[in-house]
Amino acid sequence: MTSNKLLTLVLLRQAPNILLGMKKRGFGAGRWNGFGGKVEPGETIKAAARRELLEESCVVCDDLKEVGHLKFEFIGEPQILEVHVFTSSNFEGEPKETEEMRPQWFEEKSIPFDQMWPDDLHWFPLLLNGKTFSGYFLFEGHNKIVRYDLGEVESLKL
Ligand code: 8OG
Repeated sequence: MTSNKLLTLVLLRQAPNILLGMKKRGFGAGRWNGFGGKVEPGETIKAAARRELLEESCVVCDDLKEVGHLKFEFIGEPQILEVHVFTSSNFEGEPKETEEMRPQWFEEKSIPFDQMWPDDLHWFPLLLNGKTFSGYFLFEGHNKIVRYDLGEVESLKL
């Protein structure tokens, strides 16, 4: 039996830069990523995205736009991760280091893909070009993509 785990991911942009954080602990530690985490019971996905961004970077954003749905399956693991990706250029506060993340602005043309989840190389260009997208990635371990399916969509299904 497979089950889905709902997660959020927020990428803040301030041209020509994008905010990433170095994940200091837990799943994906040692990789640059956006900010996010688990949706709690009774919480909307957007509320979870706002809360996780605040908890991990001290930034407040009330203008999150959902731009992508990504599903990740790991061979031998029953749980499928369902990541809801949001972006915004309208936020308040200076990013600050927290126990979970060390934030840093990167020029969008110099994103450190070699220190990120390998799927990011595929879908970041869609996000950076303002597209709405949906994708599925099958991983063997945490470094190898066995197969994937990714595309632009008209709208995101609930
Ligand atoms: O709560 P936790 O830190 O475990 O949440 C995991 C975070 O990592 C969450 O924001 C979703 C995000 N995430 C994955 N898989 C991938 C991935 O393949 N690429 C990127 N960029 N983020 C991912 O769980």
